[in-house]
Amino acid sequence: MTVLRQVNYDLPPDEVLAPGHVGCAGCGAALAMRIALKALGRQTVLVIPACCWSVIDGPSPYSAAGVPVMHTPFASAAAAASGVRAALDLKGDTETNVCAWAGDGGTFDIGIQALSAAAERNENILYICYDNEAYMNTGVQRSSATPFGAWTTTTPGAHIKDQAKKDMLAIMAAHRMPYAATASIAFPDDLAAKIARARTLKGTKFLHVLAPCPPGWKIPSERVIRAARLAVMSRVFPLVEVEHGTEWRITLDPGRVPLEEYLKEQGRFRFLLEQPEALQAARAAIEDRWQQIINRTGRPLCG
Ligand SMILES: Cc1ncc(C[n+]2csc(CCOP(=O)(O)OP(=O)(O)O)c2C)c(N)n1
Ligand code: SF4
Ligand SMILES: [Mg+2]
Repeated sequence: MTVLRQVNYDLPPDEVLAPGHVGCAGCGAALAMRIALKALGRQTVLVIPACCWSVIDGPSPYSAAGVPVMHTPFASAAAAASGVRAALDLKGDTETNVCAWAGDGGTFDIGIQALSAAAERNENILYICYDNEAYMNTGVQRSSATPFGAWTTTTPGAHIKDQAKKDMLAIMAAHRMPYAATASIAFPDDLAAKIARARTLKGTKFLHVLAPCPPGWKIPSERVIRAARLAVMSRVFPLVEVEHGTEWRITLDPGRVPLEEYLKEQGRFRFLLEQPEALQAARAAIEDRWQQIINRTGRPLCG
């Protein structure tokens, strides 16, 4: 693979996330947090709305996060994080990182108003969405982050989801915010480097991290990293960063792994693979978005 922006980032050895969280075995969201906290460091406050991570952290009074956690209602992560930032600033503490940490449902759907408002005000927060592509905590209902063609309990059997995944990166970039990026748990140095970059910028920063979920994606726990890697390499989930809404960069050239390689290992795509027309539509949408991203970078790349 050609690296288009050299990632040269050593993950700090400090394990901020304690062992003993209560996520499922192989939970991509737990690993995303482990990597993120390494890059954020211990001087961090997490703001977490209703999602799997409200549970993964552990039952009160226990907490695995290793940093203060403020649990908020589902819709309000970005607003609550803005408040925490304001309170710290009033106390003269401009060093502590404030990180809103929300699922795709809490970001793409119910939290998008608060997130858009925070970005519009350019609140000095980092907002990280760990995306497992459905409402997992309540039993795998579809969200607007669920990809076209996926099975969920609200798009059951052959009635697969027939809407495209919302392009959250483009939506956030359109706010002309200082920094917006995608990342994957399969590329931890890229993920950590993007957090490190975000920490150097004042204002609202947005990171969209793909974090597979074994029960929701119908994959074995030990295939989670492989699924996250294939998502990038099949161009389903390109690794991109955008500064000030205009400077687009692809941070890793994925090559072209066939889409089927990504789909066939996940039970949630079983019905899509049985529907040739839907599969062709899924492929066309992925190629179309990839082309859009290349056009935005202004960089001619692979055919
Ligand atoms: C206003 C409101 N509606 C519904 C719920 C129930 N609820 C709790 S977590 C959740 C799903 C969250 O999905 P997502 O944000 O994708 O995070 P995940 O569970 O997948 O980690 C829902 C629907 C709630 N807590 N509050
Ligand atoms: S349901 Fe999925 S996201 Fe939730 S804890 Fe289990 S593996 Fe993680
Ligand atoms: Mg989710």
